[in-house]
Amino acid sequence: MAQATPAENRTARKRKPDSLSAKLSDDTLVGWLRDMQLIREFESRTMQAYQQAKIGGFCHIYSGQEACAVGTIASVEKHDPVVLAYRDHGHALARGMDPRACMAEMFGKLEGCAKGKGGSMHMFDRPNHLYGGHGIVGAQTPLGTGLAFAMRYEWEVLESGPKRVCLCYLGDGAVDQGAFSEAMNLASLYSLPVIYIIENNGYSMGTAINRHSANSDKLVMRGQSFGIKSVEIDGFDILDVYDQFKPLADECRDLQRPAFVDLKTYRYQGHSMSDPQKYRTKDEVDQWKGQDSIAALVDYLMNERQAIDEDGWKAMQKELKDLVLESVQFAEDGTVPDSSELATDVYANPQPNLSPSEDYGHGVRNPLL
Ligand SMILES: Cc1ncc(C[n+]2csc(CCOP(=O)(O)OP(=O)(O)O)c2C)c(N)n1
Ligand SMILES: [Mg+2]
Repeated sequence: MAQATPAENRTARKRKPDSLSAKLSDDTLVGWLRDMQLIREFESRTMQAYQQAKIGGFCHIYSGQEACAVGTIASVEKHDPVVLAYRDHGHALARGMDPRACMAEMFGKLEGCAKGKGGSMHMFDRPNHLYGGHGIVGAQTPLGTGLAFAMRYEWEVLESGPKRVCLCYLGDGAVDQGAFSEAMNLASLYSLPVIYIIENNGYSMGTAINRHSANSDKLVMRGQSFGIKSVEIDGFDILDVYDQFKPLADECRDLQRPAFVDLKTYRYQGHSMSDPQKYRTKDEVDQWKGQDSIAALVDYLMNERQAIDEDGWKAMQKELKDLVLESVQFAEDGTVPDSSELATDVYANPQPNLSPSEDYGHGVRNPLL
């Protein structure tokens, strides 16, 4: 059975003048448009490079979901940690990763954000507080919970950091993973500042959500069952994302407690680059494309705000096209890592002072010491 069609009233929605997004400057909103279009352009060149066999391994395209990453990341501070699954190029760019480092990573080059060792599914950017890019479905949810624990500990116990909130993204296919339930349980029990953002694009690979999840039209009940504040947000409308998500993120930061968001969205491309998409119709995809979040934002900025005109929009598209082409060239020209790189950066030993230490005399010695 097909995924639900896009919200019918979206195009007719009238913006409230007192909404949070209405009070933001034109520059801020045009910046969002730029970020969303950068992701769209980046992804179309990624597909091209993949088809030319310049990118290997698994590769998952984010087109269609741009309002989710840009709207949620715009709602938090730069120092708030972000952790997510493998469909991660968009979040990396929205977080501020240099598109050249992102593309070079996929090309397996030394200039990539993880020296080309992670590839498409493992975008890491510590200066921008992006902690990956994870390929095991749901595995990032305990990590996000742990990050929230660390952030709260730093603020409350060590008094060495500000109040922060962790954005932990997962797909609808991850909501039934046991680890996610365990993570939510601890987050609620310890009151940890983590927001579980379900980017609900209606499919887990080729399986529609109503075929893989019980009570799938009420995902919020999962969070509620752990006593976590849980809301549904239209992830195809960036203004709505911001208007609802920003106060929620502020609240989680202030009160240092978790939240759960069912962020409804849609992916335009297949699950990965090798997906014949027999599980959905072209008509379904076209219905969503007809309500495209970038087109809707352009319409709003041009016709309701007069913040950008046709020429400005064309110039922005051209600038981003050139930027992405330059990133592709940068990746092509990048350095193929030496084979000795295979053994570097593989293990981390962040706590060398803990047992087993240098003078530990029992059992196996820590090989990193
Ligand atoms: C534990 C585990 N089981 C199965 C897989 C295979 N797998 C990779 S992606 C995926 C679908 C996940 O869908 P969803 O969470 O909705 O994310 P989306 O691809 O829609 O962004 C599956 C089952 C995996 N990577 N890890
Ligand atoms: Mg999904």
